[in-house]
Amino acid sequence: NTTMAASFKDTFIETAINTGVLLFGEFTLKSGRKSPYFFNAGLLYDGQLLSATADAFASTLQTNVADFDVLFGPAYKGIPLAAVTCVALANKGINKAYCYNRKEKKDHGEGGTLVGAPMAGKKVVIIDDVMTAGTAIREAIAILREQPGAQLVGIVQLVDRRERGKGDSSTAQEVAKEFGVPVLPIISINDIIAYLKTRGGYEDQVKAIEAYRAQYGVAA
Ligand code: OMP
Repeated sequence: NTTMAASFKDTFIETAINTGVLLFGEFTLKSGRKSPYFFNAGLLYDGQLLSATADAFASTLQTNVADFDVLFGPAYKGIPLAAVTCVALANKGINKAYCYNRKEKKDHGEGGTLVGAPMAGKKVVIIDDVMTAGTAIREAIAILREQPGAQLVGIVQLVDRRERGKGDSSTAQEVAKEFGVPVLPIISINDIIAYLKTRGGYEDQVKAIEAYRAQYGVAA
């Protein structure tokens, strides 16, 4: 359901590894799961990589989400992703708006926790970094739903780890079903494993990821 060609994915994954965005080792996740890999979207600070990321989000939206008004980038890592995607869309002649939330409530100045385009009464797409057990995306959806008339019409995430959510389906599948919207990944763990296998020299990492997936993953 996404449009990113295998060549794009491979180049993206290779660059992510070379820049330390995608790491292999031992990481304790937000959900408490102990993972042999971690994708840190906060390290997408290189202009070219950020630009490629924005283009990937923009073309995924263009192909898969018919009608939307606002991109919502949840704090913190969703903020630059939503902003650069908004610019990438504008460069394709598609003028949309974006917004984000603050994690801290502000009691002076303009007040409130939302910054940027109002979501009230609008069709909103959430631009997210990574989905694991689904806590972060559910928090973002709850913020959106506090805005009167705001309608969630899609979610695009940079990396789908394809892990179980509350039940046996993946978090992305559960969220798609529960909220009735497409949940589109730019890349998934399947793409990462395919890349590592083609590239060679990553046998230990692949083994560790496959063992992890046997515990937390969903069927490939
Ligand atoms: P869940 O809330 O369990 O879905 O975890 C998703 C969040 O965890 C993301 O929004 C990230 O903040 C963080 N995360 C990563 O950034 N990269 C990963 O590879 C894994 C996680 C994670 O902690 O699960």
